[in-house]
Amino acid sequence: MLTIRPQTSKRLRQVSEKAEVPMIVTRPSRASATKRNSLRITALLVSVLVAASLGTVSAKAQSAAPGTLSEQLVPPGRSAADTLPSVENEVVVVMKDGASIEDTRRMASSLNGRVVEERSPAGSEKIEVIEFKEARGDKALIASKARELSQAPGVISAEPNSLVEMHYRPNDTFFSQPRGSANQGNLSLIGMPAAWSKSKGAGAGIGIADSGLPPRNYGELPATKVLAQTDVLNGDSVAEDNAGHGSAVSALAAAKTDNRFGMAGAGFNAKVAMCKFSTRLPNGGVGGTKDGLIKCIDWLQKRSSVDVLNLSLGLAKGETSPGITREIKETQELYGKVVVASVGNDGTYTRTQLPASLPGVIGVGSIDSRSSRSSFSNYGPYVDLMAPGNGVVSYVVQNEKPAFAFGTSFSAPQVAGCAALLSAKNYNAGQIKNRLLKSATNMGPAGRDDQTGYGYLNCGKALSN
Ligand SMILES: [Ca+2]
Ligand SMILES: [Ca+2]
Ligand SMILES: [Ca+2]
Ligand SMILES: [Ca+2]
Repeated sequence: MLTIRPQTSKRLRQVSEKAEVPMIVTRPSRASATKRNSLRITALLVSVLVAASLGTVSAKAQSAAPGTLSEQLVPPGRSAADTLPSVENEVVVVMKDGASIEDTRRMASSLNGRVVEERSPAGSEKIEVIEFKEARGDKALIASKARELSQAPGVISAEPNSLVEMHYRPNDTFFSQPRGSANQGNLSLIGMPAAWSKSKGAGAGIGIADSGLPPRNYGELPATKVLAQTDVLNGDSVAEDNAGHGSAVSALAAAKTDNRFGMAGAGFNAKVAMCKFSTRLPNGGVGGTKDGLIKCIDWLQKRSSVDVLNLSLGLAKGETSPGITREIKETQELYGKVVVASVGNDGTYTRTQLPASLPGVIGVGSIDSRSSRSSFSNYGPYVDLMAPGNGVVSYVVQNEKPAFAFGTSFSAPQVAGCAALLSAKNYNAGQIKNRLLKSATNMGPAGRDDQTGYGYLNCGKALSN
């Protein structure tokens, strides 16, 4: 069993960024994935989605300078389409350190399953996906296979694989939202100018598990702003964004600031590390798989340059996950990092929404420009903090036009950016969380409440003595 060590030893197992070598692809081409009932998101489908959203917005686009996020989400033809696998017959297994792939293969075949090799990029061999073709979507059978696997020697956890959705509001709902002007009033509302006079985040890193980063020539997130990147969806070392979500989240967290161009990022001089695991879904949303998310949290937690994790995503409401629970616990207790996660956009009372509802994680909901809770923002005992997410300006790939983004996905990175400013002042993770919550501007009834947590972010106050 892995022992959770006190924070004093946390740096020991972290990877030095300078020593890092690019991930080497040793697995077969993704094309083989189509043979196993994969969901192929073709370039054609992506173009159709873009055409549809452009069509819907065209009537309104003339009057408003900024577009909506959906309008610019996917730059057509920029790179090959991502392939998101179908996960219904799969179990995610986390193996103990030292277990070999042969051990895992033997165990899988003893239960009539097989290790899906192309989903195991070099460097994350202890997180494996085992497919049981015979299950044919039988959830009870998959659950029983997972239980059997979890008892096997060398296994830390085994659980059914599932879909993880990013917490942004898909296309059409954007158009019913009131629009503001293209300014970043959200940053003043949460006290960022006052915070920047105390810290500009130099030396701090924000780790993001999402759909990737804009192209290298993109002015607001140039190479000098990126600490490290990887792509566990395609098993390569370039986290190209085909969905726009990761670009918008990253820009809110740490767009190049004070450069006489575009937008400001909450983290000012902080940098980002991106682990790509998600892409555009056929339903218009953005999502990835549970095994991809586990790999990303593991990869990000080991970056010594990363101080804060931003997870603008969630499993299905009510779904538990031993694998994700363990990685989040490690990230906080073994590696001493702050974890920020969005609370979700169902607009309902919720108790369990991983990862935001896991112990220690800062769960962030959305407020609008009048500092009221956004109607879509989930509420419940796991809500800690609020930040603007009801039409905040962010920058999205390619044409560098401002776009409005809606969803708790876009609230979280502003909190992560503020956490990075605190980290640059050498506060530790516990101190950072404490400062963020204690300095929040109360909403609703005095003190913490389930609708709005401790209230909305006041980063200037979080940084004052
Ligand atoms: Ca890639
Ligand atoms: Ca800028
Ligand atoms: Ca780990
Ligand atoms: Ca309150």
